[in-house]
Amino acid sequence: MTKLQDVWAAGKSAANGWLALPGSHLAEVMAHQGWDALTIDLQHSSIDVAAAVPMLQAMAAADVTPIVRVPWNEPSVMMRVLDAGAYGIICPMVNSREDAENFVSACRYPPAGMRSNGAYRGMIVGGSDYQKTANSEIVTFAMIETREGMANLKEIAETPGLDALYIGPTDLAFSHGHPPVHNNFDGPVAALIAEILAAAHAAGIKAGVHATNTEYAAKMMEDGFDLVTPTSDLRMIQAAAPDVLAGLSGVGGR
Ligand code: 3PY
Ligand code: MG
Repeated sequence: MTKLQDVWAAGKSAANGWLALPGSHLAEVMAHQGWDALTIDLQHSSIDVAAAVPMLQAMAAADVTPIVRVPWNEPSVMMRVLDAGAYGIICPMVNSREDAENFVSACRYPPAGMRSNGAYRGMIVGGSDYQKTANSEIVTFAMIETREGMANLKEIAETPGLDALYIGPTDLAFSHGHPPVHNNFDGPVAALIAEILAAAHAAGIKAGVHATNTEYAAKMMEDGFDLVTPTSDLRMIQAAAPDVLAGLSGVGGR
């Protein structure tokens, strides 16, 4: 079992870190901070598969479950990052049962799915029985973040082999005609988020949500989310630097 699965088996909620910036050194530093899982974002970043591989290598020395958010529901990228040692895939814009089935199939070896054999790095981190354990250890997160995804929520959540729903709050808000903001403590997007959480649990799978604020992430954990992403590397730098500079304001002629 992975660390993420251990956390879930203990009935706890997982803290997921988010890497929006490329670089193995940064990935290594983040991986040693105590996150349960750490996601490399290939959708909204400059990181490609080749750049993700040294990041996965750097993360392997720490006790953290490596996840990749792929750019789209496209099997070749999923298979390449799984081969490189990812133990979870977050797939954007899963809008229908068919989308969800295609996503899960790309992440599972036959007979459960259509994943192709060739885990050049998965075999190193996962060991010689990797092909036997991969299907049960790799966690699949289908992102619900559109009006269409909401319309098909129950069918998506009940997709065989799907492990979790993951909410993209800003796209979800956008597609429902609301401003694309995170950390919806209340209002119409908060109601949609509660609906997704309930649908995941009704289907017997996990639910995760993206956030950019610790207070909101903590509330989502208290509300029953199984995984929250409270911030990213990029946001932490952007949040901390102004404070540092404010401390120098009025000093040294500034
Ligand atoms: C969204 O808010 O739509 C996301 O995908 C979060 O990264
Ligand atoms: Mg999104």
